[in-house]
Amino acid sequence: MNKLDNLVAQAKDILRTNDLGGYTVPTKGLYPFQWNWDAGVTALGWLYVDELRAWTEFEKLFEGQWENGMVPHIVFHQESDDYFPGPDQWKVEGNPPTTSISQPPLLATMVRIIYEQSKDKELAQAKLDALMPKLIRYHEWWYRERDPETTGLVSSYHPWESGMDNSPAWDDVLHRVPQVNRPYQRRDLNHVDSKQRPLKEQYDRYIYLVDFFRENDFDYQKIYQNCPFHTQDISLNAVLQRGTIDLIHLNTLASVAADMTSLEASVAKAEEVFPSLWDAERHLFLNRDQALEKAIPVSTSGGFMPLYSYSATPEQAALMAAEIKEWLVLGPSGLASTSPLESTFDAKRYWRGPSWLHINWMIVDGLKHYGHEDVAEQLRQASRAIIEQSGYFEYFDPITGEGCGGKDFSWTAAIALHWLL
Ligand code: 9YW
Repeated sequence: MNKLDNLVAQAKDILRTNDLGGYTVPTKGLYPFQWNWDAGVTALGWLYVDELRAWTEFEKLFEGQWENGMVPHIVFHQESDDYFPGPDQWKVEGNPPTTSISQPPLLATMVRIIYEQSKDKELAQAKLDALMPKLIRYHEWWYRERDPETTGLVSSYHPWESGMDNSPAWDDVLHRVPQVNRPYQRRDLNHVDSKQRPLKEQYDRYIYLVDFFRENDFDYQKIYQNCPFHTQDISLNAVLQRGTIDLIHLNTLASVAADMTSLEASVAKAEEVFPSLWDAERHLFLNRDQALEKAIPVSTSGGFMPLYSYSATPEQAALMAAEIKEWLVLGPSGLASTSPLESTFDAKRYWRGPSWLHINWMIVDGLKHYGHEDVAEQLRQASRAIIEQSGYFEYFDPITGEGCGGKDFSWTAAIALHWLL
């Protein structure tokens, strides 16, 4: 088998191995359940293995959808002792049990890609028609409950909600969250070197927030008013913006069209406020701290995500493309998740430096949209080189390309099948 065939076969094997019957775990051991944005990316990989199975990934995730429309960040389809905090900690009643927060809503965009690229058009139409009402309820939930004052940007209440857990962008906000005052046992350190994982002090605050949501009855108004961790996450807002744009397009393809007036208004409102998050010196967009009502001055890869949501001006896009090129000089093995020039940069510690393939892919998609084919191709080649060098790890040291975190990771394999091979 040549090198390319071998990489393709390995990626497909990873999806099959991580398939627990209709849903795919991110990796066995470390993450034994179904995660929200992982499911979206992973469905894209299934398209190259089994189209029907790609659609099932979404259907299984929506089994965890709440009455109010929220799609949780984890759906606990079965029991496992490998992960903390499990359903006994979140204490959300429901079958299947879930967490009480969400994750960057990639799903509508992934459904659009799969619908457009699938071969079995009859199957795709039936699946799209069934998914549309659920997707619409999910997006309406974001705007209704996470932006109750219609500012144009939705709020986040937990670093896990960003999908970028220990990003230095959250350090100061998280520091204001009390540390939980009860014993608990982490399980992640049974699987991965502690040097590549968040610190205990951060976990103490993550768990405090889990308790806080439950103590506030998961009530969105109480949480909006009182949550000690309250941000407007630029990357999550960009993913939502792109997702809603794709959802509005999908509505034109569905057999029965729904009324999208309110979602259209949300897209227009977000478009108006994105420019307020631009940082003219750093040449990227910034997250916001909602307690202090100010931008968070930390340069992360999330700050380039408005490329993916078409929310930048052509001038801003050109400045971001040049900035990305500079980051790639310092960290050539994919886009660093935190600028290598930040004092908090840490090449191997999760979201404090490592490069992640699905983020690289979304940013490349945005760069191409704005016509920056050269930087887009450079980042694609860099992403391909790291899987050739290191295989399908969870994330990669952006300086050396060394694979870090969990092995045989579903979204890395899926993005490789879709984008790199
Ligand atoms: C957690 C599964 C998830 C990803 C997140 C990543 C990590 C840890 O793993 O979260 O305990 O939820 O930060 O982006 O979805 O791969």
